[in-house]
Amino acid sequence: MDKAQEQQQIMEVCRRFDLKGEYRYYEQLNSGHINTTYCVYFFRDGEIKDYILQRVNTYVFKDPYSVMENISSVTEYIRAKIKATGISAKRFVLHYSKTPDGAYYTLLPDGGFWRCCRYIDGSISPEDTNDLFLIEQSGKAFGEFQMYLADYPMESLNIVIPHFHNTIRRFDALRTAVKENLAGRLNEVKDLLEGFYALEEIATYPYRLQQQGVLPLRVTHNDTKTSNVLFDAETHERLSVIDLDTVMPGLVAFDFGDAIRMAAATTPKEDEPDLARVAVDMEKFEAFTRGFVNEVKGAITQAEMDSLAYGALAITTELGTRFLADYLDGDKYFRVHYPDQNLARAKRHLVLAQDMLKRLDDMRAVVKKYSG
Ligand code: GN1
Ligand code: MG
Repeated sequence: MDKAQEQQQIMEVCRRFDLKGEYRYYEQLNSGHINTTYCVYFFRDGEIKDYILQRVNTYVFKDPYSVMENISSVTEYIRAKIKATGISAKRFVLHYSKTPDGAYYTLLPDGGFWRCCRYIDGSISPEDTNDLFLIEQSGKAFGEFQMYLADYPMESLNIVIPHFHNTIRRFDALRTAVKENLAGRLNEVKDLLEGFYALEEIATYPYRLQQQGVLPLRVTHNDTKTSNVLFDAETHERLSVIDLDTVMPGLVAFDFGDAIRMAAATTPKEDEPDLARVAVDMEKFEAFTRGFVNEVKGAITQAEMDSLAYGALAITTELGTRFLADYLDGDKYFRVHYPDQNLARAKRHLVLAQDMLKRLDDMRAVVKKYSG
């Protein structure tokens, strides 16, 4: 699609959501590996109003309607909780727009599934960060998210991607990708595979604890990278958690762990090519943990608290296997910006997971320090 067609599409989506004001311009945001995201700017009442439009990836989200059902219901729930404390929820939870006939989406003739939400004024979402204050705030944001939804009726959530964090199945999927070798890239990844297989036992540990009933399911976010938190542009305090596509029943350890692989690494770059730079940064780990654990302390079980550090190792390994499987399949799932990006992502995650294994006791000690 060329630029003119793209702009026409964007304008059509704006029209369908009945966005008011004078259209100024739009830009594509290059965040996220799955959906396609744009920011559009309108002029109204003497100021610029911006909206986030997204075309949902229906290869990944087979039933986007159920995604929007989850999101609208969860955001309403959080909004009510915040309002009940007497403050305006405007900047602290996402607000999705409805079309005039009351739908949270619109379908374009080419099959595109689009949604629209208000941009939160004065917010920033750094793609990656080394700032300890922001890292602690992101820990607070995800811990708080967990608490807002602690009494949400979990059974009513749609399972938008079945077995999403089933680490056992993710390893099976990697073996399938190896067997099929669809893109003919198997020879390049032999060592990497050995590295992942060596971590299989420990990486599947939290999932097995869930199967055994030791760890409970809770409403979780399931994609807790730092770039999925909005911060106040001036104070840098957390505002809201975003990207609610994968809110589903899951393990607290996985929400903690998915954040750690980004927030508490020496390099926050997901595809860092210089593997010598990749390790756990214990100072960052402590900052995130302090933020997260202070929120959830008292509300989660001792077994859950004990599982947090394992969750970091589990999700880092699991995501590494997903990147690697996608590389072997020919990059069908995660968007890539250069040919071997999924390979670079997989390598970075393996090295980070190996370091997490070495530091498991240190990580557990930090969790203990804040959980008491
Ligand atoms: C994907 O779209 P994005 O970037 O928020 C993926 C997550 C991964 C993440 C890695 C539905 O999320 O599971 O952790 O990439 N989302 C889905 O950055 O698979
Ligand atoms: Mg996501």
